[in-house]
Order: sequence, then structure tokens, then C-alpha cells
Amino acid sequence: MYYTIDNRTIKAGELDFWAILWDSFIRKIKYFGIFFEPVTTGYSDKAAIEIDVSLAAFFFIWSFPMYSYGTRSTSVFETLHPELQILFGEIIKVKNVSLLEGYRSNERQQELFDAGKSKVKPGGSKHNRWPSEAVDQIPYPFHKGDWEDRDKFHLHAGFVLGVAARLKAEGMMTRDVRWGGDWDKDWEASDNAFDDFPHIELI
Ligand SMILES: [Ca+2]
Ligand SMILES: [Zn+2]
Repeated sequence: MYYTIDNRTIKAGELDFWAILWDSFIRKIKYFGIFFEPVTTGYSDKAAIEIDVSLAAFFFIWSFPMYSYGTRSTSVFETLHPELQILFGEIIKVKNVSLLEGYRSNERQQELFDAGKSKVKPGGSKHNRWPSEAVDQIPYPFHKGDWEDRDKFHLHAGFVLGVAARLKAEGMMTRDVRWGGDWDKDWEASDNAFDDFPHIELI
């Protein structure tokens, strides 16, 4: 899925394992290659090539992504708005996370409303838009008792909001995101009337 921001075409998310690996590899060569360039000075051509190949192999192995989404998270990811795909494509590179729900049908919204699990009727949630402008996500690993662990959610949400802010500053995202633990976006979680800690949405 491709997406255009300011006439630049950006690939939404980067879930493809080999694409992430290649991107990371090229970045490391460009960045660290400068420091290793003088290493081969004074060696024969054959030795220099051997050193270069060894360094390239080292960079390649170092480029393997630490985390990737499982089957369930991937199917949620595919229902997300491109800007959320860019955000969570970036997050999974450095922090493990599970995506629980993206797009939600009106029928399912009605069920949640009837059960008192959501405050909004069908059509009123950003989960009801296609592609979904909201995602419910939790840090991984996650244990049953973690639902009561406010600190865990707060730390995780701070990380998500930080990555989103960086992507927006770099022009990779155009919209702000809001967390369900700070609806009024004043960086205070203590004044939040209705906590929905896994919830992240575009505004
Ligand atoms: Ca607040
Ligand atoms: Zn939600």
C-alpha cells in the first residue's frame, strides 16, 4: 500500500521482512561505512576485498529486525489507515507490540455499545472508518494482570506518542495521534475521565 504526503510517495508500513532488513543494511553501510573505509588502507587488493566482505556480512547480520508482527497483528495492521501503518511499521522495528483491533464493523460496534464496553454507537468510533483511523494495541509480552498495570501502559503510550511526534516532524506523518489515556492531549493522564489505554487514534 502506497501513500502520498506532499507529493512524495511513501510505502505504508514496512512489514516486509526483507524490505526492513535491506533498508537497515543500507543505512548501516552508509553510516558506519565511513568509519571503516580507511581500515583496508595498506592491505593488498585481495585482503581488502576479504575485509570488505566480512564487514558487509557483519552489517547484514546486524540488520536483522528484532521483532515482527504475528498473524493476528498482521491482519489488524492490514485494516489500518496508511499513517497508522507507517507509525506501527516503525514501532515494531524497536519495540514489540500486539495489535488487537483496527477496523470494526457497525455490527460489532453495536455489540460493544450494548455491552457497555464502548461509549459510542455504530459509526461514531474511528474504528468504524475504512481504513481504520484507530487501533487497539498492547505491549508484548503481556500478562493477564497487566490490564491493571497503569505504569506499563503509560510507558508504552509515551513511546508510541514519541515515535509519532518524530515521524510527523520528519514529514512521514501529517496527522497527530491521540491516546485513550489522555483524550485532551495535555500530557496529563490523571485528568482522564474514561481510560482506554490500548487505544491510539488519528486526529
Ligand atoms: Ca489529559
Ligand atoms: Zn480503540
